[in-house]
Amino acid sequence: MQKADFIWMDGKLVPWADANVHVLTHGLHYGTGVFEGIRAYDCGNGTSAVFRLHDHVRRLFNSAKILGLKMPLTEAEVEKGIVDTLVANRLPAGYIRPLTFVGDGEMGVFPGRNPVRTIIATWPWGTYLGPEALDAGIRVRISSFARIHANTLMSKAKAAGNYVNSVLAKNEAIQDGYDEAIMLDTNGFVSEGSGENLFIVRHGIIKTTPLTSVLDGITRDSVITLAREAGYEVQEQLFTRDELYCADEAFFSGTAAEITPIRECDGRVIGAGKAGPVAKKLQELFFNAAKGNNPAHKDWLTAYSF
Ligand code: PPE
Repeated sequence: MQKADFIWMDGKLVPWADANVHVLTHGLHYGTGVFEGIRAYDCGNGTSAVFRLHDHVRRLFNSAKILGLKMPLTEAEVEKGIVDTLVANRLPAGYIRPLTFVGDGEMGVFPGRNPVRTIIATWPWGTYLGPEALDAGIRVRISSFARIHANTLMSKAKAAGNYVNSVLAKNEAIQDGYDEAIMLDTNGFVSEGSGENLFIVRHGIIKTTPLTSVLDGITRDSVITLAREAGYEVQEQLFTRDELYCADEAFFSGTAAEITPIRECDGRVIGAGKAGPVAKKLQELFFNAAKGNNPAHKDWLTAYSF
């Protein structure tokens, strides 16, 4: 990965190499942490903007609430920390990773009175699923691992421990020569990717998994909003893997993945086998909004410059 100069730790900017924790950090042993993935985009003319900063920070606090972690900071402090880190690192565009975790102190499952700590890292990050992915689309497999059930781990929390499920699915997909995995829920309906929400298009209608077994993705919400504004019908409905196989288009949405078309699933070519017209249109609308070219969605952007 490309390093930056500073990482924000519990309210202070420290040099990247000094942003360390003890090996008995509770979150390292038990997955007791919650995080965010946020992007900042270059808007031209020396200005940049963080995309949907308030929504991401709100979700971080909701994730902490779901895990029962007491946040020692306010939302405003985390938002300021994010902008300060981008500015200190002189990053006109990049990825932002806030992480709140249970620190070291006592060992054992019970987090007890261990400190709850927060870091914010930023770094340049290009396309998540390869440079060709946004145009050519990617190849996916249905995972042999089911997406976590809501009574096991809760998918609305972007919790560190939840990602073991994603890592298992992603490793399996890569080992088998695919780019990404799609998990089914425990009832067999299509759920989401290891780090993305999923959309399909059939007969001009856009469909996405309802929020029961998936992360409440902020890109998902942006896609739904932009698609409806552009006149598309969007349904939040369960669907099965055979409906995905027969879709005219399928694509992932996510902060890291942005809008990544899926060209093949389990050896079946999806639609034309490349980015379809709906995915291309939504990519255009999404990047326009993220880069400050859609006056109707300026409220999604937190501008900064350095
Ligand atoms: N589902 C999962 C499981 C998920 O991890 C993400 C984001 C999404 C859906 C999309 O949510 P949103 O980013 O709010 O649109 N995954 C993050 C982590 C990726 C990583 O490899 O790390 C991300 O995209 O930042």
